[in-house]
Amino acid sequence: MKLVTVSALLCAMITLIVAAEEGGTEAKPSEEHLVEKRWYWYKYRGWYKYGNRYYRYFPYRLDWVHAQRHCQSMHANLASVRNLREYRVIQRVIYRATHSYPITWLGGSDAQKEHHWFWIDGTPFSFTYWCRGEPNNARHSEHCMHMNSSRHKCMNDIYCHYRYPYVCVWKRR
Ligand code: MAN
Ligand code: CA
Repeated sequence: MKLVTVSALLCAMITLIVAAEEGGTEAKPSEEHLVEKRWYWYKYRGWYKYGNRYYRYFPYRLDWVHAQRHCQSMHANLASVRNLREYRVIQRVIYRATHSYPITWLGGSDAQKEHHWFWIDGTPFSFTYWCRGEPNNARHSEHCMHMNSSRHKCMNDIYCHYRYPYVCVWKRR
């Protein structure tokens, strides 16, 4: 085959694959292995797509506020998590960037009022994956959430001025 034909075919294939992906709805748990496969290659300019959410890990160590500021500068927010599957997806995004599971900021905070947790992106706060005994609001001043804490890699509340890498998320439409 001529090179032009091959490239034309490739273009058509990619277009079809992307179209199929865009038409897809959120997968049921039984389709998880399929999601895993699709999720792997769907990387849009460094952002990993899962459902209608796009995630990206940033290795810069910033405090929670500046991490959120950086996310916002890209029309994104610090990541929210709605279920365990999303938590695992975010862990995978981090792992692919670092080949480890460093402590990483998420968009959860109870800085407005103690015990009243919110996601900074407005997602209703229902799912949590707190480590045992967390959130403990140590010294009455832990108001920001990070993940991959302890050997269980769970959520912990921590001082907002501590500096960690972070994951941002944006949603299609
Ligand atoms: C440290 C901090 C706290 C956490 C405890 C758990 O002091 O990470 O946020 O609650 O460890 O032992
Ligand atoms: Ca804590």
